[in-house]
Amino acid sequence: MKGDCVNNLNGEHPNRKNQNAKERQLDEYRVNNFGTQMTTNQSTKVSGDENSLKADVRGPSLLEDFHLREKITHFDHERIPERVVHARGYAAHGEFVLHKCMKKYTSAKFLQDVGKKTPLFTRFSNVAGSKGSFDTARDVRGFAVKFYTEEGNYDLVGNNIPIFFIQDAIKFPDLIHATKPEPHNEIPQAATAHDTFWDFVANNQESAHMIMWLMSDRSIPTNFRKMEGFGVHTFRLVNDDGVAHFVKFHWKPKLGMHSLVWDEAQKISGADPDFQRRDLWESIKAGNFAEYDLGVQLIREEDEFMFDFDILDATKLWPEEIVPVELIGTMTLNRNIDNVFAETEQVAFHPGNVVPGIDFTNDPLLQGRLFSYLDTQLLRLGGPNFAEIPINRPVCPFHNNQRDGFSRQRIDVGQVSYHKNSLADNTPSPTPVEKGGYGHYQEKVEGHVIRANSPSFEDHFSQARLFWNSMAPYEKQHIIDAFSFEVGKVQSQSVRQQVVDMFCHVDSGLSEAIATAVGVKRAQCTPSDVTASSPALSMKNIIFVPETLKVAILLGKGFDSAVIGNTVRSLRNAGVTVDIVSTTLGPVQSASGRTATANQTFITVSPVLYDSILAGGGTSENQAEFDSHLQNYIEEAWKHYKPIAFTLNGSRYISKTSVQEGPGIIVEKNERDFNNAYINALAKQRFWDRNIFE
Ligand code: HDE
Repeated sequence: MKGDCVNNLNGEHPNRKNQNAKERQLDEYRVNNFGTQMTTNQSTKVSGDENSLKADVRGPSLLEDFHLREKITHFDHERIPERVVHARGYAAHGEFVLHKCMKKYTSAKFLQDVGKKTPLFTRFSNVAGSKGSFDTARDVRGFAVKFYTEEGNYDLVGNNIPIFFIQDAIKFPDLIHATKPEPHNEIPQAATAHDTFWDFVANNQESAHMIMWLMSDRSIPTNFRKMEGFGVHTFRLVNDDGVAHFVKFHWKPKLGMHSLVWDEAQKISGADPDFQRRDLWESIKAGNFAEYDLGVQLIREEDEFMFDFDILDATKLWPEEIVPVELIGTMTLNRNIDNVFAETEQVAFHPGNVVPGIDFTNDPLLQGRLFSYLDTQLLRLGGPNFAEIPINRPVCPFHNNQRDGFSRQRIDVGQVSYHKNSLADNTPSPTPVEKGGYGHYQEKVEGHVIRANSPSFEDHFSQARLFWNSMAPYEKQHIIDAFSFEVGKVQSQSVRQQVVDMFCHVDSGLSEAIATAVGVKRAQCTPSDVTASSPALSMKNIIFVPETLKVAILLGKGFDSAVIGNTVRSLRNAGVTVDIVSTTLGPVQSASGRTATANQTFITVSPVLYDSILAGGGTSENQAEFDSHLQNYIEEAWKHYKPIAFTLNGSRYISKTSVQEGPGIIVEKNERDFNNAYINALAKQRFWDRNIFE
């Protein structure tokens, strides 16, 4: 019957191996202009594209030049409004494979059969900055996944932080107005370090928990591949019998979760503003696909009130030690986009895009989002037909009586565009819930109409303190440093004082440290008495592996080719990417006469773009400049707690830099197995005990 998804979702395209249903669909729209003849949009062949039509070579241009007019007009209209939030984003295609049958909890078809593959499209984003801002800002990252399921599109539109700033959607415009560059001078770009943001925080104290996360290393992720994702809200899974469970969704990256150091993040924004999108693009291109496990936390309906937080409050998480995360499948991002505008820019996510078996709750933040996303696309994508844009099309056909509007593409044939009817046999017809129609969960609701919040939403500090308690000492220090930077940029002393007073409720030591840094009085308050901690919240306790890390090997003339050759092989075997960096591009000659090829120079890249530096040594025609570059690369890696390796030849730089031998400093002469020692150090990624100020 029409309306059922008849595509073979797992089947292969006859001409392209491994193409899933979405790729096959997108293929219909892909156009390759290579080798073609230029035409107008009406397909008239164009005879010249460099000169406009004129009355004589020095005369005025003619209005009848349809090619000029069409070309310029199209150009004039090439821009659409950027997203009001999450404007800067990057995306990739992939698939989800189910590992655990979820039939007990949900009727969603893509969650039934182990091994089932569902095509998807994922867009990562920064919330605050505009489209042209930079990647490594301290910010929340969006983590939006569109599953093209056999029952229609399911969008899991989440973030990389499991909670949110506010509890009720009605405050969202205020939050964003306060966060974005200030309206009178449009400063600062992609940053929360300014008065209006912190004024909002201090006067909307439900933000306390989220601010703790924002000031932590979580808000400067190394890249999208090493970032967790969360659905944030409490949703419902509903099974075939109508039984519901509350659910929170988690994405857990296979490479673990890792972050930049703030000083490094700031420098990367200059050295490579596209650092995170480049990482995703290049990793996928190199076959280092980004992988994440999908996890669920489940709470039975009857247990809704068992916790000391309200599960409808989006400023609260469910500690994993209390409600464990069950991993149910894996998402692999394995194909880069073909066109940023057509795909990444035009994709339209909406938390209201659900499939049978997944439902909402009364979380007032979620309820507001269910309105906002459809509404925003009408402006951004220019009308109600955006579901027809290829990237947004479900892989199953859709049929209803919606018609017309700007840029309608489908041609609905026939006389009937209304329901109920007799002329078309009363079709398109609704599908009963038992047969796959979407049935809303029949929650019993009663109460008075009221513009108020539940008293159970009033505790703003317990989980903020839980988060603080769970941090390793170095993570606590980073939080203090972040507050000192951000609040230190606030001009208003009154706002700085209000922030210090507010965070005293989380921890008096934290509040005192901020007060000292930003020159205001210590706060007097009784901090939250929570003593519990949640080890799952500390990034210290997450996966550490060397795969896909990036090492810069610094080489000059006369380096030891046997050692370097060996090390490069070992690093590559361990999945590490290696760049050879030297004074110029091209061959660098070793002592034995063999050559290595430099693919970067000291000035085309920067130490902050690498996870580690290997000083291979050697010489150069301008030795002073060469030494200065090596010292700079080593100093920066040292300052950012990164592993640094020295071959015998390169070890002369140890005494010329701040480096002190110890953990994370691998020197060829000290190591029986230099390569293994280096790979082990790489896996640890940072050596926080290093005293970089000595
Ligand atoms: Fe969004 N959000 N949001 N948001 N959001 C948008 O939709 C909104 C919230 C999130 O890659 C907008 O298409 C409201 C929480 C992501 O295209 C807009 C509220 C979470 C993305 C919008 C929230 C998110 C958006 C702007 C408070 C994590 C980017 C452009 C009630 C669970 C999706 C657009 C992409 C984008 C509204 C809060 C995630 C205006 C009203 C909480 C990942 O509709």
